[in-house]
Amino acid sequence: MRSIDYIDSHTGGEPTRVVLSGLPELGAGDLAQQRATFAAQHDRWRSAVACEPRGSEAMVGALLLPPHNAGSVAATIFFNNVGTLGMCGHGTIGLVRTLAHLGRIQAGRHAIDTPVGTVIAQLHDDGLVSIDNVDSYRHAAGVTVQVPGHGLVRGDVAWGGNWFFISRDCAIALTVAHWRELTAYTEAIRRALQSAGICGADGAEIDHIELNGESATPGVDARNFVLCPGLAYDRSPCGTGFSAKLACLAADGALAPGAVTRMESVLGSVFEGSYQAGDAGRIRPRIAGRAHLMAEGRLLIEQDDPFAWGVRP
Ligand code: PYC
Repeated sequence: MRSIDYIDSHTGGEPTRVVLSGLPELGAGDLAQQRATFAAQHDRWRSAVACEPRGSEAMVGALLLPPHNAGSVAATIFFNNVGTLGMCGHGTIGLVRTLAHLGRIQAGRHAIDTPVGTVIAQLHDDGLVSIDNVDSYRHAAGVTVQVPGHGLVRGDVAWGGNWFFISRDCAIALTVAHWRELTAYTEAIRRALQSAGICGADGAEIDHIELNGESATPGVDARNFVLCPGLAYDRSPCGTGFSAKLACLAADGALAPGAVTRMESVLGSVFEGSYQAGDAGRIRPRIAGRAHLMAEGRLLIEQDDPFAWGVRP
């Protein structure tokens, strides 16, 4: 019998499972190398934690590791139902809430190492968590792609810790009642981008698709629907997706540095965002939201369980 200790939280409806212990050592090397080792050699541990029957398609795991950089409080590798992630905004908010619950941090600023860079989280006295995310930027503006059954779709390709195609072209209402149609539409966009060879920098796969639209909620500026790599939609407003969107707003001159904008998810959960301008068109986004604790426990893996390592899609 193997066991894995964890704490579950959710951030705006999107779950985060922080793995405290029980997973294999990832060897020496930086976090990007450890992420590659986790993916290449220990993938069954990812699916055991994130996939059904213990997890779900929306589950994001955060493997808690000792800090890599002097001055950081922790390091983490995020993963989901199909693989690992570069960064995860809602997941970092959940991780910070979890570290506070464990008594490992107090209110204040804390550096957390991820495979794509170190982020600075601030735990506020009232439980709000803001994240100064990795530098984000728009890679390509006004890209068009022919999507079978939907015609020409226009959008921007942007980095916010993961790769996003961000579009406002959507005839479907951005509400959770339409999640099936929105999933089918965004999946079709993702396939079309792949067929057309449209990528992020250095040929990186665009594995997140974000639709943006108006919000009817007072005080909220926009609403999004984000398709994640494993074809689940983000229940939260997606921290890395919001960061990528902030980079596009900055590049368009549509949002001034330091100005605050609010994004809601299809569930109506809200993140606040702003940015500081950086070099060469890059920005340092700040996103803020709240996480709530849900469970702490121990996953058990029995040797004779036919689904011991999860139901792999
Ligand atoms: O909040 O960045 C995020 C995120 C990525 C995938 C799911 N949530």
